[in-house]
Amino acid sequence: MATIQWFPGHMAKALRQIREQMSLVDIVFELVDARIPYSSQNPEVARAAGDKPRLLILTKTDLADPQVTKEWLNYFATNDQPALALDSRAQNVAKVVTKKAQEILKDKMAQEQAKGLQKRAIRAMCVGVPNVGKSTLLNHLVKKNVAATGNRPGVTTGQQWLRSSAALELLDTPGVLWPKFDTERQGILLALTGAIKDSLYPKDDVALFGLHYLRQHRLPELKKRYRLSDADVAEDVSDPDLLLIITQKMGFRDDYDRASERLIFDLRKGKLGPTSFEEPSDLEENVDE
Ligand SMILES: Nc1nc2c(ncn2[C@@H]2O[C@H](COP(=O)(O)OP(=O)(O)OP(=O)(O)O)[C@@H](O)[C@H]2O)c(=O)[nH]1
Ligand SMILES: [Mg+2]
Repeated sequence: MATIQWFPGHMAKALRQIREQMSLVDIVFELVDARIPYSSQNPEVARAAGDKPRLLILTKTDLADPQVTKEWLNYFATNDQPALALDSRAQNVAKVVTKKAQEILKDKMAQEQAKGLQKRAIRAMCVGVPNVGKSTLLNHLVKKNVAATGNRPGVTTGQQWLRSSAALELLDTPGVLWPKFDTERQGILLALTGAIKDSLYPKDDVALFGLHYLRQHRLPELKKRYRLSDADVAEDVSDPDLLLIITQKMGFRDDYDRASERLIFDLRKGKLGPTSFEEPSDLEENVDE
């Protein structure tokens, strides 16, 4: 695979700022995509956080398979990693997130008060890969539209402190990736879920990966969505050939690229039903397809 420059200067800067601000916060809210909760964890964030408590927040749960999300939450619980899953746009997120943060920091806050310090807001830094929903979640936490959001990576370009209730002070940060992915699969998963700019990854590679996955895990939905017959999805039809069939069904003749774009769009929008691309059992297998 060609080397792709997904760690440009602005991301290195964003990561540097995350490190610089770390001493000012009590906790890190690390947002990961519920469809790929492992592959969207940035190893640099864990490193920068050091001993600071980290709350993993699995976002976009509405797009993920609920059963698999449950398995992930069990997995994190087993590994003593505090985690919760939510739709960043839901009404109750402020309550759920505040309660969890207070629970994690209970001892620290109690110690401060025992020393005679005044009760204060919890300071949290919100970090995560681009487009995972950081600014959306923060807007809901502060119940105002103060942070810019948008369905593409790289919307937030600088850090910004936001004040919610008396309970939380929040730092929004630009999305960051890291210089080298563990596996090619991880890069494709990040591209498929929208964390990497579309222009940086070959569309057909991403679409073919998605199509392969759908064939294995979501065949009825795939057939229905693109009006495919049993013969179209027969075992001897290769993934590229199937993509060509889908291209024609979409009325795009041989415009493979346009069909790839549409397929990726449909997947991102959950048009093939809630789909998770990663399960805890994959970690044991250390897959690199
Ligand atoms: N379906 C769904 N969409 C979400 C959720 N959270 C955020 N989004 C959408 O995802 C897109 C990205 O949201 P942002 O909040 O801008 O993401 P961000 O992490 O701040 O992105 P950067 O600033 O680019 O790093 C927006 O279109 C949101 O509406 C969610 O839980 N479910
Ligand atoms: Mg943002």
